[in-house]
Amino acid sequence: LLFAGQVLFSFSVNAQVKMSGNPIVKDKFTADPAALVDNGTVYIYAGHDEAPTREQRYVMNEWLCYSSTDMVNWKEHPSPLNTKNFTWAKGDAWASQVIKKGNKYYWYVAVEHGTIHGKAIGVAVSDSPTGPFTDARGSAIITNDMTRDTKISWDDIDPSVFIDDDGQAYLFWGNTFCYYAKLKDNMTELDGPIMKVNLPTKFTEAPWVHKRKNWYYLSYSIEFPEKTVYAMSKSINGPWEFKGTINEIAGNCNTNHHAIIDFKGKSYFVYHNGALVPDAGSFHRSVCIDDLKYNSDGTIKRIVMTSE
Ligand code: FUB
Repeated sequence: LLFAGQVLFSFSVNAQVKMSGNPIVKDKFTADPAALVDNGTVYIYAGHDEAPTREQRYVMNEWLCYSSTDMVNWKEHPSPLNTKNFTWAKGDAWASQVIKKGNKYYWYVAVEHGTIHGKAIGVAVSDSPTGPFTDARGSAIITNDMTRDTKISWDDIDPSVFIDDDGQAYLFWGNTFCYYAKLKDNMTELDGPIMKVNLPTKFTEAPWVHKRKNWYYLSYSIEFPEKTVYAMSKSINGPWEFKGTINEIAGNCNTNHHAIIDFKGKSYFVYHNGALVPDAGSFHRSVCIDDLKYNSDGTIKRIVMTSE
C-alpha cells in the first residue's frame, strides 16, 4: 500500500537513466545540491532526505552522487560518503560541496558534532569524484563557537568552497551570518582568521561563490520560505553590491539551496524544491536544474523554474 505520492524505487544503484525533466532524481528525495564540472562530466552531490514521507523533520545520514555528460541522462553512483565516515560526528548529513584541487577531490560537509554542541564542518578527500571518500583530518575544520556572533548552534553549516585564479582557496559558510576564511594549500586547514561577509541584505544560509569575467558572485538564501539572491564584487573580500533575486521561493519547500555551474557553453542553476511529492513538504526535497542566463552587464536574469 502506498501513501499518496510515495516515491517508487524504480532504478538501481549505478543505473543509467534517462531523466525526462525536473526533478532529476525521482526515486528518492535529494537536497542541498552542489555541482562539480570535471573532465566533461557534471557531478551532483546531494544530501538524502530519508524521513518517512509523513514525518516533518530532517533525517539525513548520507550524501548521494549523480553524474551526467549531457544534463539529461543521469547515472547514480553508490553513496560515496556517510556521516559515519566522520568518527567525531554524530549525524545529520547536511549541505556540502566537492571541489577539485590538483588530482584530489575535497568534500566539505556540515554535520552534527559528537562532543561539541552544534553543527560543525568536516572535509573528506578522494582520488576520484565518485569516491570512496575518507575523512581528511580526523576532526572538524570548523566547530560551533558561541562567542563568534550568534547564540545559535547551527550557524556553522552550508560550506561552499571556491578556488580563485591564483590558486587561493576560500571556504564560505554560515547561517544568519555569512563567514569566510582562506584555506591552506592542503585544503584541510584554515589559513588565517574567520571573517564575516558584510552583506547588504539579511542572510539566511546556503552561500555559493563563483567567478565570471572578473566579477565575483556570492549567491545565498534569504528569508523563510527562502529565495535565492545575489551580490557582486570585484574582490573576493568585497564590498558586495546587492543585485537582486535569482530564484523565487521554490514552491512547497521552506528552503532553496543552490549551486551555479557552467557546462558545455551554458550556465545552470541547480537547486531543490518540494515538487516530487507535493504534500510532503520541506523535509522531502528534490534536486532540479534550470538554465541560468546573464545580462550583458554581468547581472543574472531571474530563473524560470521548469519541469523540463
Ligand atoms: O538540509 C539541511 C539544511 O536545509 C541545509 O543545510 C540548508 O541549506 C537547508 O537546505
